[in-house]
Amino acid sequence: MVGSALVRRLEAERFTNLLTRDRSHLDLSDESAVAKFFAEARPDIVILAAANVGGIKANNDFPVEFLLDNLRIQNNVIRSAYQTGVRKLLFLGSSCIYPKLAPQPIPESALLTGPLESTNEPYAIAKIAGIKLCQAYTREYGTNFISVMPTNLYGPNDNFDLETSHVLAALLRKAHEAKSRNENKLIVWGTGESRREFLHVDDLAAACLLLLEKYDSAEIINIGSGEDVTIRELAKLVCDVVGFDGELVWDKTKPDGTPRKLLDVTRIRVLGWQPTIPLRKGIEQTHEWFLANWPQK
Ligand code: GFB
Repeated sequence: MVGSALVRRLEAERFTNLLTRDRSHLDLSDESAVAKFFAEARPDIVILAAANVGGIKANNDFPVEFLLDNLRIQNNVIRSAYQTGVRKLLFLGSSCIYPKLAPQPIPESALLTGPLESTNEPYAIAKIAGIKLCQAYTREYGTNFISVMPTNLYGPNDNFDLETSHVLAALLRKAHEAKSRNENKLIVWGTGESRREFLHVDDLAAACLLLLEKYDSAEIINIGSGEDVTIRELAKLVCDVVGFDGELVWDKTKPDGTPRKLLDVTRIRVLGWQPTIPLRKGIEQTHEWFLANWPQK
């Protein structure tokens, strides 16, 4: 989802010298394959958007894969970037790197100030290791490796698998299917009280490009919309967009996860970026994408 949004944005800005490799052509967890790719392709700038990602259930069910795959991918790419003299690297982290009970909105300085949320601790630890590796290369070897922390993302090419997806994609699919089948109930996980901040992936892509141009610090920087909603509000909004008017049923056997994770976006706003896609409009656009592309061809 993030990679394709970056490519869309770069192509819209008329970049013609993009080097992309999908998973079938380059396995980023394969150390020697990554080293060979960098040695041959010699990229100038690297955006590391690849990761093993998933929603609350996938994070909870597959701690080994979320920890190991992400450590492997980022170690291979970051080290090869250094070894081949990459001019600038942008590493994508996640808002889940912050402590479960961080102050809200969460400033970048909250990193490593308290215990993590248990459902996504392995993924968060991997991402924190990636941040620290970028900072270590910069401190020890003078690289320009920056780390950005996006909030919860959604948009075209999101994962709509109900077991592994994040909440917004899951609710879009559930509402669509409930409506198509004339059902009168939709099951939503947790209590609905948790709050989440959502950012359309096209806004994230614009932010990443701006940071590649303007931001050269090893300090992490947050990317968020600056607003959050409860899962209950989100579920109602999604149902409204999809046109499903049945009842929401709360499955309280499923975890709520962190109670709130709203990012403090002062730092990136000062650089001149702000989101352009309001939540409702972004959900409408993603719904259209879903209708045109689901089931996946
Ligand atoms: O988006 P989500 O899976 O991940 O869940 P996190 C957010 C909230 O939505 C939780 C609730 O409180 C869920 O219980 N929820 C309600 C649902 N219905 C559903 C549903 O049908 N599917 C899903 N998936 N959730 C992830 C981390 O945390 O956020 C990752 O696990 C990553 O590591 C990502 O950082 C950004 O926001 O809780």
